[in-house]
Order: sequence, then structure tokens, then C-alpha cells
Amino acid sequence: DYQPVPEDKFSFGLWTVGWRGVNTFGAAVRPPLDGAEAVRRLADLGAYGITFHDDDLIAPGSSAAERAAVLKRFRSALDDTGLIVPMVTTNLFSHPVFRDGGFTSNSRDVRRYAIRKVLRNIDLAAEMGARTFVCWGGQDGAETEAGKDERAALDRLREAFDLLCGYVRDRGYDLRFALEPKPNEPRGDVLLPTVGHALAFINELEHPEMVGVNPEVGHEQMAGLNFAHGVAQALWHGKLFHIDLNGQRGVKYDQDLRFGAGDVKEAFFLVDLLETAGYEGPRHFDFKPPRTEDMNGVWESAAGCMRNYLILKEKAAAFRADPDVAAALEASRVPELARPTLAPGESLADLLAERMDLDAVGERAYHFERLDQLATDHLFGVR
Ligand code: GLT
Ligand code: MN
Ligand code: MN
Ligand code: MN
Repeated sequence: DYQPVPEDKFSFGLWTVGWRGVNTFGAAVRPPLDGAEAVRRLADLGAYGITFHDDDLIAPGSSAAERAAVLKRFRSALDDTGLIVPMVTTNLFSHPVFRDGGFTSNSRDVRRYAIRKVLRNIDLAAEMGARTFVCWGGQDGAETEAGKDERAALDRLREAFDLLCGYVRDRGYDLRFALEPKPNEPRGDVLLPTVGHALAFINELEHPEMVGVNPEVGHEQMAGLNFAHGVAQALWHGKLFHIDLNGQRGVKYDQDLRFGAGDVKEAFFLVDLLETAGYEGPRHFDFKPPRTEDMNGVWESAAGCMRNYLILKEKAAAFRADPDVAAALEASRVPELARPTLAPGESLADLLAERMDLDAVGERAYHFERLDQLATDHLFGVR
């Protein structure tokens, strides 16, 4: 039970299970993980997809022959297991040249290099059959105000995405971009810090229909925001192109805990939302198995992400199917919010002519506490 199957559409970044545990204060604790090995292990666990940065799969500085050999091994592992590559992304943050960002570095030559690096990787993404290209601009930000002209940075970011979208269109690739917001880390302040900022930015692009968001649980929570609400708004705009699932405990550094660790209640309502809203994209895990773990612990942690999703999916479905919940939703007037405020054919004159008993309606209670306790009971497994 709770055994994941490919139809669940669980995917993992190669950089997640492959994370060697290097952090700001500590050295690597685990050996490098070969891409083909990751494919086999993830397939055994029941995942359907693997994703990667260019540099995760192909070590920077590889010769053409080395690159071809890596890709061949990776491809044959995919073919053997049936695992797919739903998403690809580019590392525009590790190399020292990106210390002031990629697309928005103050250095024009770095920006040109960043675009070249992504263009090459878009070809690889298309070759791998990926449908989504994630862009996380982790180093695109600032520690100081005077050092970065934010409006110029946004101009350059728009320029980059207009160029990339144009390239994908020219090539006829079936590929969309997903911007991944994050409020801070590694930069003191990162550009496009939240889902809301990213959604507004997308409207200014030449091909907004080609660009959506890849929200990450912990990143919105680092900004103190409600992740389920952010995802709901992304869905409402038709912009939830991809999602990074993980766990976070409050407003602090990016913890990247396994999915289900951290704020479990928000995870419950997130799964409820994704499953009831008909989100059909990958359930992608972007977590970092803690440094305390050896490779066995890494696979335990990866399995835990999927197990927790499936448990929460079952709990959320039971919550929705519970007749007491249906009655509580009704008592809380939740279905009433789906009714347009003006009836068809009604005018503002009708609305203006209407009178409401303010004293009576002012006394109305909403009974959200009962509703929320029912959800909590389901989550705790006592109903
Ligand atoms: C990096 C970051 C993640 C992003 C990855 C995609 S890289 O690990 O912390 O949140 O999703 O570039
Ligand atoms: Mn993160
Ligand atoms: Mn991260
Ligand atoms: Mn992420």
C-alpha cells in the first residue's frame, strides 16, 4: 500500500538524490551519484520521471566525446526502465562567473554566456522529450540596493525570455518555460521573489502563453506566505506549469526537507488542491536528503516523499467524501462563493435597489473552526 506507480507522475531532480551534502559549513558527505544509477533506483521506487540541470548530468568542461558517452548511458537507462524526462533546467548559479547572476548579471558578457548556455540546453531538453524548461535564477538578485538597478534587471530578464521563447518557436519545440520564485538564498534578495511577482512579470513578455511558474513549497513559506494559496492563484491564471514539492519549517533558510516533513497541514491542503483542481503535470520533488544520511537514507527519504504524497491524497479524498464535511462546507457557505455576485440579466440598478439587514447579517457566523477540525481529524487519521 502507498506503493507509487508511474501513473502517479512522481519525478525527482538528479540534484536531489544526487546531493552530496555540501552546505555552507560542511563538506560533502556522500559519493557522487551516477545519472544512469539514479534512473534505475528511482524507477525501482516507482517514480515516472527524472529531471536534471545540464551540469548535473554532464560535468562542466566535458569533451564532446565524454558528453556523448554520458548521454548514451543515461538514455539507455531511460529506455531500460521506461523513466521519462518531463523537465530540464540549466545551472546558472554554481560557476563563479554567475556570482552576480545569469540573465541579470551586471556584466553583459556573462548575460550573453548565460543565454548561450540555456540555448544549448534547450536543444538537449527537446532531444530528451522534456515539455517543461524550469528557470531558477538563484544568483539573480542583490545584497545591496545601489549595486543593482532592479528595473534594468527586469528589462534584461524580459529580454532573455523573449529571446528564449523566440528560439523555441523557431525550432518548433513543444516546450514551455516555468519560472521558479524564491525570496532569498543564495542572494540576500532574489529577483522575482514570490509566485505573485513571477505571474506579474510574465504578463510583460512577448509570448506570455509560453511561460508559467514552478512554485516550490519551501520558497513561498520562506517568505511567510501560504503555499496552497499561491498555487491556487497560479492555477487560476492557468500558469501552474510545474511544481517543486518539499518541506519547510517556517521562515528561515531553504530547508528542502522531504515532502510531508515541515508544515504537514499545508501539505494536506496542497495535495487536496492539486488533486481536486485537476493539475496534470508532474509531482516533482525538489528536496535535499539531510547530510546525516548515507545513500540508503537518501533512497528512504525519496521513497518518503512519494509515500507522504499518496497518504495525503488518500486523506484528502476521504475528507472530500465525508458527508459531515459536505454539511460543514454548506454551513460555512463555501459553495456559495462559486455563485456569481450578480445573477444573469441583473444590473447594478438591481443591486443598488437591494437592501440588507446589516444587524442580522452582521451576526452571521461562518463555522470554519468546525470545518477545519474535520480536516484535522482526517489528517490525524481519527475519522
Ligand atoms: C537548486 C534550487 C532549486 C531549483 C533547482 C532548479 S536548482 O537546487 O535550490 O530550488 O528548483 O534550478
Ligand atoms: Mn528550496
Ligand atoms: Mn534548493
Ligand atoms: Mn526548486
